[in-house]
Amino acid sequence: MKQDNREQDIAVKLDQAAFNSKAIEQISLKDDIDLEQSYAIQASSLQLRYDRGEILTGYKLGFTSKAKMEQMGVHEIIWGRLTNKMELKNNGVMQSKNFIHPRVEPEIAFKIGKCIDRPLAVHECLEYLDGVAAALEVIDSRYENFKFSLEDVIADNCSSSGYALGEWKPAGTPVHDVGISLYIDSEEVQQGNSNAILGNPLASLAEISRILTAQEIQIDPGMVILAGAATSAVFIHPGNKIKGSFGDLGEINFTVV
Ligand code: OOG
Ligand code: MG
Repeated sequence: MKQDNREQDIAVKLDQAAFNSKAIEQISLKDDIDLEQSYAIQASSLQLRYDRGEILTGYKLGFTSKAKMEQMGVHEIIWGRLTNKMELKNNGVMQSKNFIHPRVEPEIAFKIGKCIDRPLAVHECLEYLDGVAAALEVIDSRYENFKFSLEDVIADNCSSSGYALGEWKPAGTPVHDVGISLYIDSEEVQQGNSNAILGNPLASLAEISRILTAQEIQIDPGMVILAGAATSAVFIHPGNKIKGSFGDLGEINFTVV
């Protein structure tokens, strides 16, 4: 069908933009896509990655904090997919040639211990967890000037492009009220608190369980969930040394080359 072809064409365009680290024009400037279509494009675009051997490692939420909503002008919670190619090593390097205009943002990560196949209440989340960790997400919109509509960013897998995890801590380690600082070259560029994420990052896990299970997508043991950034994101450049400091959850570092 014509409609399906159009979605597939957009999915290919976005996949190529990510693969070649080359920005494209916002879809919504020329094409009218609704929310359902934008998630369908995201799924098709990710299928192209799986076809090249990438493996789904989990899911991320976006716009779960006021700071992020205001920075990007999008006020709805969105979700995207993470793959093994996006993993960055703690204390490792990030190759800037694989990115267009990357930004970094501090997050909280969850490791799933038990299959989630129904919507969870916040108080139930803990029993489904295997661990919690500090995280830094690298986002890299495939759109020129990092500008997008809600539908654009969803189709673009919510700008997902990299994530670094700190050491996994026991599931019961508190993730609420964690003071967070983000440093670039030893200068503190963002300061925040994990409660900026929906009041408590565990609420993000409850939210994604609700969203995904409504679509009959289950979250498998071992998968990683990124709760969404606690602060605005900051552009990063070759030579930068990035550090996230998350109180008792520890630190994460990487260098951009
Ligand atoms: C979209 C991704 C948002 C978050 O943590 O809020 C996101 C973007 O800002 O490019 O990852
Ligand atoms: Mg994020």
